[in-house]
Amino acid sequence: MPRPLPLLLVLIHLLLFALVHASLDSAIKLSGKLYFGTALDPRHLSDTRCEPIARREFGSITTENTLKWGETQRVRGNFTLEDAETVVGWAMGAGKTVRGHALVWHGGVPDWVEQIQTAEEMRSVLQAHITTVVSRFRGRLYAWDVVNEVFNDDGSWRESVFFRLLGAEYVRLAFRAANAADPEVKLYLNDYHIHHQGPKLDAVIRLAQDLRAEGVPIHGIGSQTHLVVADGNTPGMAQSLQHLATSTGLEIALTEVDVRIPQPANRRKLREQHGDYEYTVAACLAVPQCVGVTVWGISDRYSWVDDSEETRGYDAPLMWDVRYVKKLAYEGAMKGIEGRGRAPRRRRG
Ligand code: 9MR
Repeated sequence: MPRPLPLLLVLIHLLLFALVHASLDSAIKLSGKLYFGTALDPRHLSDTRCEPIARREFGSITTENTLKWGETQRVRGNFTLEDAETVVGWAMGAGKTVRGHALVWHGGVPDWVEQIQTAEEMRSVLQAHITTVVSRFRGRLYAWDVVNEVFNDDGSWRESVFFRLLGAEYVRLAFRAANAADPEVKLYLNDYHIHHQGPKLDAVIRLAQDLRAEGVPIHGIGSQTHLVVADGNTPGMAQSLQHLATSTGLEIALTEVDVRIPQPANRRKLREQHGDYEYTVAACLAVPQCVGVTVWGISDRYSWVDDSEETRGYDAPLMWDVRYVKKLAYEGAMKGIEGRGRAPRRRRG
């Protein structure tokens, strides 16, 4: 017969284990990271199956769409921040930290901004937009994605309306204006296809180094990390993130993780997706300067992958299926957290 004391200890241990592994966020915090987050819009909060998952599993909320320019100043001089307030208010009420996304991005720029013709006017419009939006949320956010997707995949500058009129100066202006409006919030440069080596990663590193050398206030780099299941495009993810962190001296984060599957999803592909989630989360865990992981949504019911031309023929990128059943991907993310210290396995490809 077992002695009562050890049995009690075992039970307490099991109970504690279950408690600390109650959510992705509590598990990742236990591993020394700041958060496991997700992106949210108001429609997710009014979905009674989605909201409780957001509340239970995640410690950080990124505003998926509500703080983009097209939502916040669609008409010149008329700021509409109510939807962003809904998301930020919910997040703070639920004790989450918040990442604001994204101040300056070529996507969804209103026509009146696209039509600006002079550098002088663009400077003043950028300054006013950033000052108004950042001041409104001053003291409430953990971080802002200040500039999003400034480079092409070959490392050249993207020809956005901002770049056409101001050249690389627009990035400096944006970081300085954001810092003046909220000196405490962390300011991030955010981009995709920088989770692996290549000219784009090199361009991001060079820009961050230049900004730091010039004293421009930049604090972090976000690697979006939108992946395709098992396509071999991510070998050496932890090494690339480590290189990004070491060569810039900045904190980094995985900001928009998802893993899309070529239709139709089947058991084999879902198992591979499980492995990709594990591998990706483990890559952040392996890099001391990586502060957290954010997935780009909760349920396959709502994902950009279903709406975008670029991802036609792909599906099911998230950790809960359309009926809110946890997928194998969830277990993969948990394993990625718990495998701390183990080198992420190398993917095929
Ligand atoms: O998930 C977002 C989707 O709902 C929007 O329609 C789309 C266009 O604004 O943007 C999606 O999010 C993008 C993010 O803002 C920047 N990185 C790529 C994301 C997926 O397209």
